[in-house]
Amino acid sequence: MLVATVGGAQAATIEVHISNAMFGQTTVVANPGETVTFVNDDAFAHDVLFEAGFGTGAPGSLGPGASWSHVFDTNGTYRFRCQTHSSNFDAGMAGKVVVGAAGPPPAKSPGFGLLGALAALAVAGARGLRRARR
Ligand SMILES: [Cu+2]
Repeated sequence: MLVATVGGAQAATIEVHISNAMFGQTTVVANPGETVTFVNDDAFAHDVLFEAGFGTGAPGSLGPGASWSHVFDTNGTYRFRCQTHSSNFDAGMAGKVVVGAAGPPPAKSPGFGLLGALAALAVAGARGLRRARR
C-alpha cells in the first residue's frame, strides 16, 4: 500500500484487484482524498465503468495487468461495473466506492439486538397480563 501525506492526514491508496471476473471488494470504503486503484489480475480484459454523472475518464477496457487510479475527493457513493461481465450495477461483476460520510453505518452491536428483544418480550408480557385480567 502506498501512503502519501496530505495536510497532515494520511491519504492511502486502496487497491481493488480483479480476478476470476470478480472485483476483490464489492464495497470499497474510502476517505475523501484517497486513491482507489483498480488492477486487472486476469488474463483477459475488464471494464471499470462508472455510473453516468461520474466526471472522469474511467477506462472502457482494462487489459491484462493494467491498472487505473482515481482520487475520490467528494463524499458519495460511486457505483461501477464491468460492462462485459455485468448487465447492471447491482449484480455480477459490479461494486461501489463509498466515500466519506455517505458510508454505511457501523454494524449494530449484539448488545443492541438483545436489548431490543428483551423490550419486545416486556411489551408482549404486559399485553398478556392485561388480557388475562379481563
Ligand atoms: Cu469483466
